[in-house]
This record gives sequence, C-alpha cells and structure tokens, in this order.
Amino acid sequence: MTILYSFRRCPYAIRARMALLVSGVAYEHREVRLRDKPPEMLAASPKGTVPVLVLSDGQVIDESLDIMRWALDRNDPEHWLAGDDTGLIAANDGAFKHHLDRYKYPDRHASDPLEHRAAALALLAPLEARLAAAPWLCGDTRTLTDAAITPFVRQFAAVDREWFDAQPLPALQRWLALQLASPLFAEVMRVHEQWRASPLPDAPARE
Ligand SMILES: N[C@@H](CCC(=O)N[C@@H](CS)C(=O)NCC(=O)O)C(=O)O
Repeated sequence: MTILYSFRRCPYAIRARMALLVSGVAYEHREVRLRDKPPEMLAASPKGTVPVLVLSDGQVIDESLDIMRWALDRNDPEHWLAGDDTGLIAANDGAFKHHLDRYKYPDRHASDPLEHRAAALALLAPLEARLAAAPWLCGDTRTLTDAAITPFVRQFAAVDREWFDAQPLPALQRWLALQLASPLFAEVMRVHEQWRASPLPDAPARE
C-alpha cells in the first residue's frame, strides 16, 4: 500500500493531498505532528519534511510537487497536468513563500511583517491579472498550478482576513473562495488523528 506522511495545515502537504485525491490513487494517510515525527517517516526520508510518499515497492517521493506529478501521471481525470506552469509555481514557492513566512511569523524571522505583506501582495498582481482574464490560472479549468498555489494564498489571506478582503484583488478573492468551498478542499482538510505504529504484541507471559 502507498503511504502518505502528512500534516493537515502544511501547504505542501495540502497540495500533495489535492493531487492524490483527484488522481484517485489509493493510499494510507498517516497524520504526523511536526514536533513528534514518527521514526518510520524519518527512516524513509531523513530530511524530515512533509509530505512524504512511500510507494509499495519502497520508493520514496519527498517533494510535494513530485508527489503531485507522480499521482497525476498515474491518473489525471481532470487533466491537471495540462496546466503545470513551472514558472508561476516557482515564484510562489520562492519569493512569495519567503515573504509569506516573514509576514506570518515576524517573531521567528525578526522581520517587519508589513514590509513583507506588501512584497507578497505585489507578487499576487500577476495572479490577479490572469484570473481576471480566465477563471483559473491556466485557463478554463482547474489544474495543477491552481492546486499548487492555493494553499499558500490561503495562508496569506488568513493572517488578516479583513485586510485581505479589502484589497483590490476581486478575481483572486473569487478564485480562492471557490476553491476553499470546494468538496475537494473539504476532503483534503478532514481532520485525522495522529498516526502511531501499532504497538508490538505483548510478550508472552513468563512462567
Ligand atoms: N520542498 C518541500 C517543503 C516541505 C516543507 O517544508 N514542509 C514543512 C511543513 S509545511 C516541514 O515539514 N517542515 C519541517 C518541520 O517543520 O519540522 C516540499 O515541497 O515538499
């Protein structure tokens, strides 16, 4: 059985789960706590980030975009791979994520949150322009690019919802709201209990 080590709120894990779910590939979900990672996950991927996918033959995929592409290569009923915009995704994972972290966690980064909020906001302008021209980032249908970027924009919006809703980003706001209200998103955000390996069976009682 394919196994996914995942953490509910991690944007990388969210996008991996979105692609896995759309592909219909069966897998066992193992919910981890980042402060208490299971040794089974670290044995498979010592770098210690989620998501980690362990295939039935033991092969390990421990980058979220690779998990998405692996799943969709198996089965892609919504043609998500037709919208794999590597440039847009790289800008999200690079500069946007950089500013998002420094806006969301100023204490951790000793950063000025408003400076980084402004920088991240500027990076949303190209997304707004695309979404003003078409309902999804790569055209008329939802694709891998939408799924890859949505969890990060969701985090950005949630830091100060009132401020985000007041920004002149009507197309992006509609796009985000549509996805957060989708059955796909509801399913990937379902709460799972922390996974733990089954305890070893009790040792036989000694006479
Ligand atoms: N490039 C990786 C990044 C994954 C990542 O950084 N995940 C975070 C959680 S959102 C993590 O596991 N961090 C390790 C930790 O906090 O201990 C991917 O795309 O899968």
